[in-house]
Amino acid sequence: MVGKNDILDRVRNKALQDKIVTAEEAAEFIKPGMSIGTSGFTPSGYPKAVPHALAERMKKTPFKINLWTGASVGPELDGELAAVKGIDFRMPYQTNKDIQKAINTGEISYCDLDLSSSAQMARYGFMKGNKIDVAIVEAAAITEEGNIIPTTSVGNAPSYVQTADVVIVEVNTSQPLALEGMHDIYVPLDPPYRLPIPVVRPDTRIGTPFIPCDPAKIKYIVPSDVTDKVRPLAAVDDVAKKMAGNLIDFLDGEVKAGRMPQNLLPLQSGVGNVANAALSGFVNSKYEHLTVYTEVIQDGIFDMIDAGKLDFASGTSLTPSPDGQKRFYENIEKYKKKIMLRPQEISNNPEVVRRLGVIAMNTAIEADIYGNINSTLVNGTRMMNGIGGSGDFARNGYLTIFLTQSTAKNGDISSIVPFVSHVDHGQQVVDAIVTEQGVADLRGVCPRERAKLIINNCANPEYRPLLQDYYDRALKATMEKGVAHTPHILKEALSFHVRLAETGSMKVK
Ligand code: 0RQ
Repeated sequence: MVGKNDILDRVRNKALQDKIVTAEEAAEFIKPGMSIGTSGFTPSGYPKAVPHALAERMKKTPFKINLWTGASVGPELDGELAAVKGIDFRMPYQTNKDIQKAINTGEISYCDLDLSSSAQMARYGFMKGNKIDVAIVEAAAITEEGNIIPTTSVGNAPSYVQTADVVIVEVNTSQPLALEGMHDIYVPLDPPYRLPIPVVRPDTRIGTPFIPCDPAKIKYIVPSDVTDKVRPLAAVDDVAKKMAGNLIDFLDGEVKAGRMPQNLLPLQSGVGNVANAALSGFVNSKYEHLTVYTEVIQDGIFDMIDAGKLDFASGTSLTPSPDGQKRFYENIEKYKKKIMLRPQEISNNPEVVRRLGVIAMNTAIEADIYGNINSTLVNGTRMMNGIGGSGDFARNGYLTIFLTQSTAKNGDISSIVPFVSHVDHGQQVVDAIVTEQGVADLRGVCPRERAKLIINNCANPEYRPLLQDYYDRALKATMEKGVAHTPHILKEALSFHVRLAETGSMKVK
């Protein structure tokens, strides 16, 4: 356990040292119904000591708060507060199993949001509760001026600090001071005063290396040494390797056709096993001088740096596996030269993504034969994680690609269905779908042509006849009526999902 003396060198503003208290004392300040905005994006850079103390307090005296974060966060925050039923409202993204359960039973009201717009929605006063009462932010240090040096993520912390009435800072000694200098903090002005965001390359620096904060707003400073609870990634299996190979082949074709430079355009990749597998494809590819403009910096990016393939990566969060975390901390000076962490409003900014020409590579839960993508709701009703940044990048990318394995749950689920059970990304924004089976290049192609490409190139062979049969009958029925732009049989459009619900498999027995 760390105490006051352990963080004195990190609290460089001497007057602020008087505000150092225990996590329990700081947690006492939080009142039922308050809206709490925290740092953290994936299990990185989130506050840990105060949320744990708050959960302990809630165990004795149950009450609820509203929780606004950057994205998913670690178990001390989402997990512990969910376990004591301490969350009433949650936004904008989550991955914790307890939270997911509470969201799906209706116990927690969850607002799934594009990650780039969540900070401005907080500033605009659009969220439930209207404003943030308390910002709780993890810091590596506090400067002489009272500004906050973030840790392994930036997320929405700058806007939460700006809008909150009160700020609590957790100074975490497990986070190396060498993180200082990695961050680039810029909070746009709100309309009608907003200016162009001047990022013209992934490495353009536009802000400050700290979160600006009026020291008078800092109510408490809490010492902590609790580490980021990063999670292991699944090993890249043969199916994932095939998917990554198909992706690289597709991009090779773009370079050959003169539609992309030899070192491609800035890469973006979602979070999770599929996304990490996709990145792994670049490590062994012929590409050099790659750049990344993304939200999460995963192990694959460290691999690309180590292989000498990557010139620069901009993101909002480091999201390594436990091994990746160790590798990062041990070689921080090396990685620091090539990685910059920005607020998610900038890492995912539509204006910047469009300007840079980002290659957007995100994961689908399911895609339909016309190219609509469901990334969030299993069977149209069970919330998985949320849209995250996938929409920010998909809608504005130079090339928008969705990846998925062609089947899930040991083949009982086809990831290609006649009609998605929920739409996150409409077919208009989807340029290509990649599975381990192949690639459907959907650019400039009408829905009837899309169906052929997606069924033949992406669907699993086991499901192709079923999909083809649906499509053929839908085409015939709609042609007869002169309504065949996007052929469907409404009574059957969700038949794969109905079969799954009734028999446990999308296969016809
Ligand atoms: O289930 O956890 O029970 O084993 O979904 O699937 O294949 O491990 O893939 O880890 O890459 O996650 C879309 C959820 C994929 C994620 C999603 C089941 C499957 C497994 C996970 P189990 P995999 P991944 C960055 C950008 C949306 C937001 C986004 C996601 C579990 O990538 O949340 O991209 N993306 N944001 O069995 C039923 C299907 C299924 C299915 C897979 N068709 N039906 N279950 N699964 N397909 C994020 C941020 O912004 C921070």
